[in-house]
Amino acid sequence: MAEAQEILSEMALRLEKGDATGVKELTEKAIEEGIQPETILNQGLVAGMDVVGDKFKNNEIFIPEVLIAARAMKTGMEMIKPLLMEANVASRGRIVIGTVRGDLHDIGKNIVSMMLEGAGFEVMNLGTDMTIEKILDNIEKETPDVLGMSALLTTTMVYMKEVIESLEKAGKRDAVKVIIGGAPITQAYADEIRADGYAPDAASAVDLVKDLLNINK
Ligand code: B1M
Repeated sequence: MAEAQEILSEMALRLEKGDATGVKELTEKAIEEGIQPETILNQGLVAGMDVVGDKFKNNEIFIPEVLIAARAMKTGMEMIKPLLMEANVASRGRIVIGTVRGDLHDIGKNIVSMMLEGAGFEVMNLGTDMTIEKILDNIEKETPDVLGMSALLTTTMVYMKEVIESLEKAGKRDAVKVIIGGAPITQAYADEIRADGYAPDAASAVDLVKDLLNINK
């Protein structure tokens, strides 16, 4: 167990330094050691990215370093994705998810997306910079049960409100449950814009979707 903790701490450190090769090797090692994919994700990769976030906030590092760390994060995420998928096969519901217009942050949204897929949902990941037109188009085309919107900037989270108002105007609001999340989002904001739910993290997002679709946990 001490070894597992060492691997995860080293992984977080390598991610913080933007060492994609190191993150790859340690992720491989963690998988070989039989560490659960959720643990690798949360205690290795996300833990490293949390430190990056704090350092960025305190002006100790800048955008290039953050981008390099994000790339290392993606390397690790791609390796554990198949393991998270293994557990479930049948689709329990359809979800369209993306980061809203003007916002390029996709790490958290991709984790939510991966965890939902891992829990057996069919996920259409629309990427970043998701516009109202794209959302309406996909609701029409994909007939999802849930629309998930992510935002990391206080300047872009307001777009979520515009999306919900557009759904109402288009007569589509009752066709989908709308869930929102991202660092600046709160339950109060979800209530204010009439979203169906808010989740602070990926595991809670899975629980929220199950609740909204009346799926037994
Ligand atoms: Co930017 N950035 N960034 N950034 N960035 C933040 C968000 C910031 C808080 C940093 C800071 O100053 N402290 C700040 C926002 C300030 C604000 O608005 N209040 C900020 C800024 C200012 C900017 C720029 C404007 C910087 C600039 O250019 N001057 C710029 C904007 C670009 C744009 O989007 N138009 C910018 C750019 C970037 C990079 C491109 C360098 C990079 C993004 C790379 C990428 O995503 N591909 C980046 C990063 C990495 C960050 C930080 C450091 C880390 C974000 C992250 O990935 N966290 C971030 C600081 C921070 O958040 N502490 C910061 C890890 C991730 C696992 O957590 O995304 O919160 P998170 O996701 C969680 C939950 O929030 C939740 O579950 C996830 C997993 O548990 N969740 C959901 C997320 N979406 C959900 C959806 C759901 C449910 C739950 O349902 C649908």
